Amino acid sequence: MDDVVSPATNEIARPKRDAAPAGAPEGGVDVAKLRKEILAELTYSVGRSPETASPRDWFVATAYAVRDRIVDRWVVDHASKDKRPEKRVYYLSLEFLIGRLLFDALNNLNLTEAAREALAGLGVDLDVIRTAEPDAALGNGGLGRLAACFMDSMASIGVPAFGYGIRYDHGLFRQGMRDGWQQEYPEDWLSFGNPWEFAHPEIDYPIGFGGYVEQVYEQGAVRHVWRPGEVVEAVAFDIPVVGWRGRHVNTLRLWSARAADPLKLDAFNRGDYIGALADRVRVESISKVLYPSDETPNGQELRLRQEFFFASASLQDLIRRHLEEHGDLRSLPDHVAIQLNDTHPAIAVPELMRILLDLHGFEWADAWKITVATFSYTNHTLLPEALESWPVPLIDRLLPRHMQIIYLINALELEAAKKKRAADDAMLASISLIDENSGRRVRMGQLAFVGSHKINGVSALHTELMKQTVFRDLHALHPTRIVNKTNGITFRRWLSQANPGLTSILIDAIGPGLLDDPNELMKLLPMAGDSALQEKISESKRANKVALAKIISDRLDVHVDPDALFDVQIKRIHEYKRQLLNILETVAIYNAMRAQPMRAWMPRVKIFAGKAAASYHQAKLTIKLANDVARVVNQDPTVRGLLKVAFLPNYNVSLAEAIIPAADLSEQISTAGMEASGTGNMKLALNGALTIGTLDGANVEIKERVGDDNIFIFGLTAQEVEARKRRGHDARAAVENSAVLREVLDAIRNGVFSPGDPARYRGFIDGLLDHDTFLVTADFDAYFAAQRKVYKLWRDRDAWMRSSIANTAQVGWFSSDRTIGEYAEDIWNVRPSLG
Ligand code: 26W
Repeated sequence: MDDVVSPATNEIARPKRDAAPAGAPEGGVDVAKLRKEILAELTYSVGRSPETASPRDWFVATAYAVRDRIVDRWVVDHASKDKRPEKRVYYLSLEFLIGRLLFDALNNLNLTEAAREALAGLGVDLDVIRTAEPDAALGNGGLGRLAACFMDSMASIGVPAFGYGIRYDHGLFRQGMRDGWQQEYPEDWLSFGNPWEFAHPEIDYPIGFGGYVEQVYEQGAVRHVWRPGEVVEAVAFDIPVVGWRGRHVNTLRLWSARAADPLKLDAFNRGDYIGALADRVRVESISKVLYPSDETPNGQELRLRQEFFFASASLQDLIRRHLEEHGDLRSLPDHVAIQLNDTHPAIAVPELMRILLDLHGFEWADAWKITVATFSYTNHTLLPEALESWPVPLIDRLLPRHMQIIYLINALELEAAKKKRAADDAMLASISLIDENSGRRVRMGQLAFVGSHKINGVSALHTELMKQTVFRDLHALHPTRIVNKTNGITFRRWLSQANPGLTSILIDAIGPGLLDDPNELMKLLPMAGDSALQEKISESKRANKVALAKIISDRLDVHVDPDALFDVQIKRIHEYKRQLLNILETVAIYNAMRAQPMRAWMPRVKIFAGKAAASYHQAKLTIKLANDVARVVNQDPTVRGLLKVAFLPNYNVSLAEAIIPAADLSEQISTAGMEASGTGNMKLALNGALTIGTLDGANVEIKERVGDDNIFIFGLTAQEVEARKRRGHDARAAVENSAVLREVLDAIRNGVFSPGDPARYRGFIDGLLDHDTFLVTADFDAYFAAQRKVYKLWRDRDAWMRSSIANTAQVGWFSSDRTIGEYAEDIWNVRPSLG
């Protein structure tokens, strides 16, 4: 500190940093220099002295110091013409669930230890200031987290890319619990500023809404001119995304809505202060808040406005860049690949058509060729209620020119279909962009499909089901378009960062190569039986469990035994994910313990976490049930602490980073055919948890890789689910045949877990017996039996550890670097420059 604060003047000299190869692997980082930089940032950027600085101030100062090292490399990437990439990927996503960024940046720049030391010298603990960073929660769940993993992988393997999304002022709501009921509170991640972002008020695009379409006659031809009734500005905020070893930096560009007119001065002058601001509030509401619905359509106009807002801004931005660099839109697909993350940005298809036709004078056929060659689309769900569609009158009113274009695309597609195959009416209705069944609606999935050259599912099973169900007829017409790209996760966050203990054991065992090539993990396999290695890994797992136990006791005042089996289900709460099945099994164990209190029960902790959509009554009641069961079980002396239940509130990326390394058992128990992929399943297996799961989503591929002996598969297959639904599932009969299940449902129904309100779950259980849509009762016995197998293996510590290591060793393939490599090769036609 002395060398920074000059005793004579008491002035603080801002240390100069030589233009070191920022971002290069920093073997011998100068700790003293980094310390100076952090101090200078604290002083000049945060405006605090070390004596008064809070952990948040230190976090911001550290983030700035690290950010500077990223920016040098980033600017280089953008500035130099000769280094300009041949082709860029634009990943359009309404969600980016990134979490905290400090350790991402530190690890990728190999600065973690230097920063730790630099801060320690100032009396500051890096691990404390790490938690002062708010999670960037600009997403709901799997789809948003996947986008974040993809951004990391694109930067790491050197795919030049921009992520485009919305800079929501408020991310996913904070979940609180009041008496076991979920409460939603607004999230406020920007309240103290965001040190990772660069505001670019000068990068702004006009986004039109409403108005009318004019036909202009020019040289004998008709040109359409859209005259919007309202214009909103989209302003860019950039976050640099640094890849592994700092070799490549991409950009996450998030758009914020700004009113063209900040204030209606005439209204203000009349004394109408609210009216003076009303327009601005309305306009800027576009980027105010993330839609918290998950897998449920939200028929709100604001959502469509968000979709068009960011799709249009992103297209204008990338077209400007393309024209600057290449001058002609004909070559767009040679230099630009646009990936639509689900249908949320699908309105970009008619928007690109409009730009080409109306603004650049292209012929329809040429414009369509360019469009299809540029776009590709990822589908993330087959649940019918989650497939987006918009009422025709709404699009007509908000985006009149786009509605015309959609009609024309549709007419031409239908005509082509008729020519290509003997298309009957049913087939035409199924491929039509317009759904005529429930009022006239535009189906965004069909629109994204026809506007893309490749359409991908996110696991092998999901892709197969796409071909057989929602896109059956479109697939028949375009048989080469659908491809599979099984999801992946970034190992840098989900192994190295989240589980440094395990990571260093793995490096000791098989060398540091695994950090660059996750397939190296395979080298562990022959060592799975090595008792010294088992011992080390199980000690580090125990340390992670002690840390999680502390979180559980701090937040819930529930005390759990770190030597118990940690049985974990963490994901959004949804009926198809069947948290209920897990709760029913919990109650079954509880009943058995009460029947035979003195048996040698194996200690187990059931850990749940996840948010329910605010309007999803059934999911919220499931949370309440988990909490009710927890309260009763945790306090019952006959259980002797051998079974504990913990519902951890406010599940987010940071909490996942604490739970996953501490998990022994991973619950992936969705009704087969309904979970498109799952990615938590991959994170948990990588960290040595064994999976209990159905043959659904990527579980199928996890099983193929880890082997049947190292995973607990149970329940109906997707085909059997289909068949059972077709013939009708009789839940009452299933319950009649299962004594255990009958007793469980009776207990819940009769108020054992809700003594103050004994009728609370009556309707819930009766509903399950009347319409068991997700086949909970059909799979219960198989699930229960699979859980008994888990117990059996857990008792054999050596066998369990062997399986656990076999999981870690064999899931290297689920790295998102592999996934992105496949997208680059098969969909985008770009060559990664690293990796
Ligand atoms: C229209 C409302 C809405 C909002 C979000 C519909 C659908 C969604 C997403 C598609 C939901 C989602 O996150 N899907 C998940 O995507 C993950 C990444 O591919 C998969 O791993 C999960 O299985 C899938 O549920």
